[in-house]
Amino acid sequence: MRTLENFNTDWIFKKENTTSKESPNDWEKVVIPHTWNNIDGQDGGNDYYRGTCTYEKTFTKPNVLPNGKVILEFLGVAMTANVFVNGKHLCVHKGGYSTFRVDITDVLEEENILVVTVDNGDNDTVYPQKADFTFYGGIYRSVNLITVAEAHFELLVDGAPGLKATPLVNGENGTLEIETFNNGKEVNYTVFNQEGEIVATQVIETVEGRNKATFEISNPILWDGVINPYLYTVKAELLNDGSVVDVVSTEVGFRTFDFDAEKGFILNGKSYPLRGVSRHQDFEGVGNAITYEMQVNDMEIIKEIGANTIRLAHYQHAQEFYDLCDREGMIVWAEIPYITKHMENGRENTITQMRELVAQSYNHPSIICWGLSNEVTATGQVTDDMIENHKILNDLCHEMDKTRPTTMAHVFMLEIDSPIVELPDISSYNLYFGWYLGQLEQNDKFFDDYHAKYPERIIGFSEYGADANPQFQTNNPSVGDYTETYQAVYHEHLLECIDARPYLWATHVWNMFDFAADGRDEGGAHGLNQKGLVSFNREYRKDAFYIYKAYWNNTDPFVHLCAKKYVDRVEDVTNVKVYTNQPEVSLYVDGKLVETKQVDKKVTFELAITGEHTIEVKSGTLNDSGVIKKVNERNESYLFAKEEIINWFDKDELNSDYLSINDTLGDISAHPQGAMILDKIMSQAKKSRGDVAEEASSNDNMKQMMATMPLKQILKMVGDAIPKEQVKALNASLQKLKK
Ligand code: GCB
Repeated sequence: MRTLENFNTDWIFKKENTTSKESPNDWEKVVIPHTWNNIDGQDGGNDYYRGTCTYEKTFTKPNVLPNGKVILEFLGVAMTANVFVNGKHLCVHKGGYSTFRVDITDVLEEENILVVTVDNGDNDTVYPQKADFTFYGGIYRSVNLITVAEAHFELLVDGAPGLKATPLVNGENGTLEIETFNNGKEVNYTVFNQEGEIVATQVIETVEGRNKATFEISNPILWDGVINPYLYTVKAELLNDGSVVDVVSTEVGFRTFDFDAEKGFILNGKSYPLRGVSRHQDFEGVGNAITYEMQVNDMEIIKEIGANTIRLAHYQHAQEFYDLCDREGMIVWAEIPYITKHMENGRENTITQMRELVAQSYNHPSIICWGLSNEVTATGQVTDDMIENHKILNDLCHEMDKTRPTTMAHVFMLEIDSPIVELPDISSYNLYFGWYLGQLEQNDKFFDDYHAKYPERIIGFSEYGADANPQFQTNNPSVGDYTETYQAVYHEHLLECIDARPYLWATHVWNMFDFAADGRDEGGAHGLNQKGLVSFNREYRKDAFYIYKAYWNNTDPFVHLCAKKYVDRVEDVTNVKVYTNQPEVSLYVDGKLVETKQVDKKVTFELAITGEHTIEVKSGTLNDSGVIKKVNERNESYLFAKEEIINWFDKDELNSDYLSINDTLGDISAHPQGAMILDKIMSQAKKSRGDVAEEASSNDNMKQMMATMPLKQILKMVGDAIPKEQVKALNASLQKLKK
C-alpha cells in the first residue's frame, strides 16, 4: 500500500548555490514551507534576493516494497528546482507554483543526502519575470516522501493525481467518466455521496496502463455554487489478485455551466452572476510560505464578503485552496503566470506550466476556466510569436479538457478589435480608470462601447481596484490620495457600474488582500500593493470591504460605520457614512438619537460637530461605533505627504500663461524644453510604481491616455519618490516656459 511521509522537517539551508560544508555554521536550520524572501521581498526597493539557494536534508532509506518505488513529491518550489539524491542529478523542474514528483528509487542507499537547489533569478525562459508581485524563492509548499508497491497509480506524469474524473449532466441524469492510469490489473471504483453512502461501484480491467469507467448516476445532487456545493467522492482501489495495492480518491461535483453574451454566467441552467475577488497567496512577514490555517482564514474572509467567485491570480495556487473552493462553492478562474511580458524563449515554459495546471487541477468542480495569460500585451506589440504561443496554449487546454473554456485578462490599452482579444473562448479586461488614469465613468463607457460594438461576445471584468492606506483619511476624497475614503468611493461607483451590466460574465476586485510588490514604493508604504480590501496581515478590513458585503452578503446582517480612523476632523459639518445590508439605520451622537434613515446599502448623515463626540449607528440589535473630534488644524498624519504640496500649488499664484504642474503631460511635452523636464521626472516617477508601470508607460496607447493627465496628478500618486523640494523646483522651471 502507498505510504506518505511528510518531509518538511530537518532541512538545512544556505543562501548560495553550493553543496560545500566547509563552514557548516553558515547553514541555517529550516522547516518547510520556507522562503528566503519573506522580509526582503516585502520591504520595497525592488532589491530582494533573486538567485540560487540550496536546501539539504539527510534521511534513512524507507521501507521499499518488492519492486516498489520511492517518490519525492514537491508541492511548490519557486521557481526552478534541481533535485539531487546522493550527488546524482535527478530532475529539473521549471515553474514555481505546481506539484512535481521525482522517482528516487534507484539511487537510494541506507543513509541519503537530498539536495535541492532553487533558483528564483532573472532569466528569459521561466515565467513570471515581469509583474508587480514579489517572486519569492524557496521550497514554500510541503514536501512528501511517497512509497508505492510495484503496481500503483501513475504519479510521474505532469504531477497529476493519477485519477481523472469528468462529471457530466444530461437533464436529470449524471454521467461520471473516470480514467485512471496504472500498471496494475484492475481497479475497484466506489462513488460515495456527501453523506458517505455508496452510490455506485464497478470493477474495471486495466488495458495498456489505462482504466476507464463510466457511471450513470440518476438525479445527482448538483454542485450548485455557494447555494449548495454538493460533492461526491470517487475512490479508486488498485487490485492485484484480489488485494488492494494502491488507492487514490478525489471529490467531484456535478454541474453545468454556460456563458451568455447578454445574461452572463449560467450555473445549472440558472442565471448566476459571478461577482467576486482576486487573491494572491502571500502574507505579511511570511511571504508565500503560508500555512493551511492561513488559507482557511483567507477563505473565511472571502466568504464573509459574500463573493461567489475567486480569480486565483496570477499562478497555480495550492491544491488545498482549490479544494476549499470546491467545498465552499466558489467558482474559480485558474491561470498560469504568463504575465505582462511575452518572452520569445518562454514558450516551452508556458506549455509545461499550463499542462501541469490542467492535469493537476482538472477534477475541481470549482474551476470553470483556464486563464492563458494576463496583460501580456502591456509591454510590447502583439507579435506573431505571441499569437502563436497563445494558440498553442488554447489548443492544449482544449485537448486536455473538453469541458472548460479558455480566457485571458487583457490590459486596458489593448484595442478591442485586436485579434488577440478573441483568441480565447471568452475574454476579460483589466481596467483601472479612476485610479491609474481617467475618470470612474470611463469604466462604464468602456464596457458600453465594447458591448455595443460586439454584442455577441462574452466579456468579463477581470481586474479593477484602487490603493488605500488606512492611515490616510479625508472628508474630500480624490483620485491618487491613497485614502481609505477614496478607495471606498471608487468601489461604490464600480459596484453600480457592474450591477448595471449583467452581461459581464464575471467581475473580480483587484485584490482581496494587500500583497507584496517589492518594486512599489507609494502611498506611504514600501513594497506593498495596497489595493486589497483587507490588509496584508488580514487583520484590518478596509471600509471598501463593507460596501461589497452590503451588496453581496445577505445572510450575515451588519452595520458598518465608515472612516473610524478619521477621528480628528477640521470640517464643521462632517459626513458620517454607513454601509449595511439592513433597510434602516439610526444615528446616535453622544447617546442621543439624531436621525433614522432608510438605506439601500449605503447612507450618509451630515453632522455638525463641535467637540468630541461618540458616534453610534444602529439597526435593530446591530450596532457599530466610533469617536470623532472637531479640531482646528488638519491632522497631518492623515494625509499622504504629497497632498499638502499639491494643495499648496493650488493656492499659490501661478502664471497661467506659463506652464506649471497643473498642465497635462500632453501640453508640457509639446514644448521642447518642457518635454526634456518631463522626461527626467517621469522616469523617476515610474520607478516608484514598479516594473510594470515603468514598462507599460512606453506603450503608445498608454502614452496617449497619459497625455490627458495633469502632471500634478501623477506627482500626487508617486508620493515621496519625488521630494517636495524637487516638485517646487520643477514647477519653478515650468513657470519659465511660455505656453
Ligand atoms: C494589473 C496587473 C496586476 C497588478 C495590478 C496593479 O493590471 O494584472 O498584477 O497588481 O494591475 O495593481 O497595478
